Amino acid sequence: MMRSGVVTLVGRPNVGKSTLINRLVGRKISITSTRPQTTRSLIRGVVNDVAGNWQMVLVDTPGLHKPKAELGHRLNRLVYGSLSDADAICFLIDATQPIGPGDRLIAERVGGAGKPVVMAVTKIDAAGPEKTGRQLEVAGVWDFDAYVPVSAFSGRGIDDLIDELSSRLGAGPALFPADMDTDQTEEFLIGELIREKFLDRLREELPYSMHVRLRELEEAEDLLRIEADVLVERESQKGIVIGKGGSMLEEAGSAARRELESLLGVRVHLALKVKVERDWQRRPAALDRLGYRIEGR
Ligand SMILES: Nc1nc2c(ncn2[C@@H]2O[C@H](COP(=O)(O)OP(=O)(O)OP(=O)(O)O)[C@@H](O)[C@H]2O)c(=O)[nH]1
Ligand SMILES: [Mg+2]
Repeated sequence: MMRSGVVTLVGRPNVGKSTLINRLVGRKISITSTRPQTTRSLIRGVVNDVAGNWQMVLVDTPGLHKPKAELGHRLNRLVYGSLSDADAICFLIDATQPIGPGDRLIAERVGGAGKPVVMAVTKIDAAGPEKTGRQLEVAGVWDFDAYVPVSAFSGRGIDDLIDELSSRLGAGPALFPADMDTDQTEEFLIGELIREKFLDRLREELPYSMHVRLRELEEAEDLLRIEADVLVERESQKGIVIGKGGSMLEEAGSAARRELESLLGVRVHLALKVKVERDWQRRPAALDRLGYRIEGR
């Protein structure tokens, strides 16, 4: 009998949730960066059993953190809310970082959710066997249903993780058509890929202050014209995002264009404009307008 279900990936910012979902799905559906709080929405990715016995809908989520602005509060609510739709939870901790109060808080919440919890200890390629072993020992006190050390980079442990997660699916039909591996629209992914190219290039609070809003998407023959606004929160941030003589905008813009071209298989013309949307992270009305809404929760 066919089995299916939803598995939600949760953990602190930067533990590797998005890198892992991309590895599991086999394609980049969620952007990643060295900066915490990269992901800002729920991103679904589908994994189908090769033999057709099961389908698993994975949900990438924003990293759970101590919020500093309304955006953070909304994102945390979004993640905790998503747990009620999950059939199983995959809780990630980073093997290279000490387990902290943030991890413990999440452990409590997922432990109390009444769902099977599989812990993935991530980045074991960077941590090495000793650190990984100690991490597994410390995390073992939580007594979750399974513990799987993984590396999304090398692929170690990925098959074990798929086995552990898929074994927790219940009887049910496929939730997505076989040829659909994500629920993201092309427009959404384009905006995210543009934002991604700025994240690692920006310092301090700037990655958090950025939002990318698509204005135009026009396909003509083999050329895709994209116009997008890069929003920042303050006038003083504008210059940094533009860079000396426009260098930052140029660098990030051409990196985005190159990736979009290879992803979409068409030539891309990308025009970016930097604009100020004052304190958008703090203002509920601005958050609503920019799409950071938490429906019905
Ligand atoms: N060495 C190593 N680094 C990894 C691995 N997985 C992720 N990373 C790195 O960890 C950083 C964070 O990865 P993300 O996937 O963006 O983390 P996240 O948990 O989605 O972060 P948020 O969206 O901010 O919550 C990036 O620099 C990744 O390249 C891994 O298996 N090995
Ligand atoms: Mg992420």
